[in-house]
Formats: sequence, C-alpha cells, structure tokens
Amino acid sequence: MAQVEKEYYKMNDGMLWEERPADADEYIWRYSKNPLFDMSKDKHFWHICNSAAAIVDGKYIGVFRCEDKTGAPDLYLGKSEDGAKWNLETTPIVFYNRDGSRFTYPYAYDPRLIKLEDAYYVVFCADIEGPSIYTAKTTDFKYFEMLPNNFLPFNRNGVLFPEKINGKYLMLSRPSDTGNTPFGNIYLSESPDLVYWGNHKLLMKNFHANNYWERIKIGAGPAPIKTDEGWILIYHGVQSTCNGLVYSFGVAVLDLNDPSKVKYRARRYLMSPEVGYDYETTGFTPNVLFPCSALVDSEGRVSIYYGAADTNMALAFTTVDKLLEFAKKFN
Ligand code: BMA
Repeated sequence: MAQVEKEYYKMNDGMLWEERPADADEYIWRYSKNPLFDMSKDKHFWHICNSAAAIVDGKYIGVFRCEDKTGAPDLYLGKSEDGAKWNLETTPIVFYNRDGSRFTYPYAYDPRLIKLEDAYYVVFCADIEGPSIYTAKTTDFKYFEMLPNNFLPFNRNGVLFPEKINGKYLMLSRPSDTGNTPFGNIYLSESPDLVYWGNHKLLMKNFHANNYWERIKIGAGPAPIKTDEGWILIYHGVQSTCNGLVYSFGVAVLDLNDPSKVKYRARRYLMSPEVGYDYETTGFTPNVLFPCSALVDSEGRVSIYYGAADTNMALAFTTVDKLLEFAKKFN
C-alpha cells in the first residue's frame, strides 16, 4: 500500500467518503447523492460549479465559482458541516491588494484552494485584460490578500503545490488565449517567494500517446497529492466532438523530489461525463467534468469535488492506492 504522510492529511480525517458500491467502476465512484445543489430551487445562483473545498479545524470551507442571475462568474465562500450540504454567501469574496485597495476584475472563475505552510491560497482565473492567474492568501477566510500579479496573460488553471520542493514554490499553469482556447499544455514554474516566477518548463502535452479524450487541451485540476511514490496529479483533458467539447479527467504521477519528471501517465481517462448521470451530460455546458479539489485523509481515501456541466457540483471517491494503480496499469 502506498503511504501518504499521516500528519499531512490528518486535517481531513472524518471527511465525507463512501465505500465503492459493488457495481461501480473499480477506480472511481460517484457520491450516491450527487449533485450537491438543487439548482432548480436556488434563489440566488444560476450555476454553482468548478469549486474547491478544504477542511479547516474540522469544518468544511470552500471557495465556489458561482454565476448569479446576471450571469457573471465570481467567487463565493461556502461552509458545510458534512461536505455535502453547503451554505453559500450571496455576496462575492472581496480580495484586497497589499496597499489595502480592493482588487477588482470583470469576472473570476475556477478557484483552487491550497493549504501551504500556515496559510490557504486561492488560485483562480480572472479575466482582466484577458484571462490570467491570480493568487490570494488567507489565514482566516475573512481577509483575502492578493499576491502581486504573478502570471502574464493569457493563462488559466493555476495550481500551487502544497509545499516547497528543493526550496522553491511550484505552480502548474496552462498558457492559453483570450477565448475558448483550442490548445493547451501544462507548464511547471518555480518561485522563491510566490511573487517572482520563472524557470518555466513544459510538463505535459495534450494528445499524449494518441489519447483522444485529451486531444485538444489539458489543464491541472486539484493541488497535487503527496505520496511516497510521487505526486498524484489529477488533470482535465478536452476532446472535440460535432456537438462541442467534452471535459474528462485523468491521472499522472510526478516524481516526488523533481515534479518536472512525469513517472506515469494513464492513457485512459479516469472519469468522463457518462450516460445515466444527467447532471454531467446536460446543463449549461453539457459533458463537462471539471475537478478543482481533492481531499485526502490519513488513510489515503480521496474525495474529489468536480464541477458538472458548468451547472452544479458533484463528488467522486477513490483512494490513493487506486489512483497510483490506475496510473501505472494504464501508463
Ligand atoms: C473552460 C473554463 C471552465 C469551464 C470549461 C467548460 O474554458 O472556462 O470554467 O468549465 O471551459 O465550459
């Protein structure tokens, strides 16, 4: 059995997780009560999707990407006792620059939430002069301080590693264009201080080994999961069809001490929008699974929060062992 550092993940002990039903896929299974929100009854939001959760002092907290009934995507704080039923604030999170002024943007989306040292970081995409990656730091989920702008436009899917490696902070990102980018590879960048970023390296390209599910583009999903066999990276991959794009997600494993090395990369998707799960195949943008966070407990159980069809949130479960086995077996 692969080992996760128990200290590292014990903050998530007691998290919502279900055993695999006998008839489910061997490697990943959906939460029995998906999706998480009843959007038909939501008085405030049109969509709630592509959101990230954490457990802080035994309580769930999340940064949600929501669109209110103006249609504008923004980031909202949510709280939950059980990880399934969430109470969301109805006014967006306010982010402040270091000089105390308010950080403003036309719209923001696709947050990741990463615990790093003594703080939590929200890494998100804001469209200011085209989409780019922005990072805010919080220790109390009340005050969110922006780090100075750290990536050049155009870029999306920024994800921080949850610790420094060889003395450097690491960020994954996906350079893009201003629209529904028809290309996209994952890059790894490093920084001594979370402000100055450099030594950018191409980490993973789309259409690896002729994998059609990731033919058009790929982007990092949740913060990488640390195990003794390497960093598990869950990432989304996009395929084009006559009826639009299909977003699935897959698994790679990066070297523990040098994450610029990909040890394994599964050729098949781990999860794709599937017939029988209407919340994935129908909605604002049908056939989109967009994972933004993966909680891991000290026993190596994993719960993945993913956006479904740009409309709702859903959960899927697996384990660290199953993810590693999947990446190796289908490498
Ligand atoms: C991407 C992002 C995501 C979205 C996806 C599918 O470009 O904008 O927020 O889920 O497209 O529409």
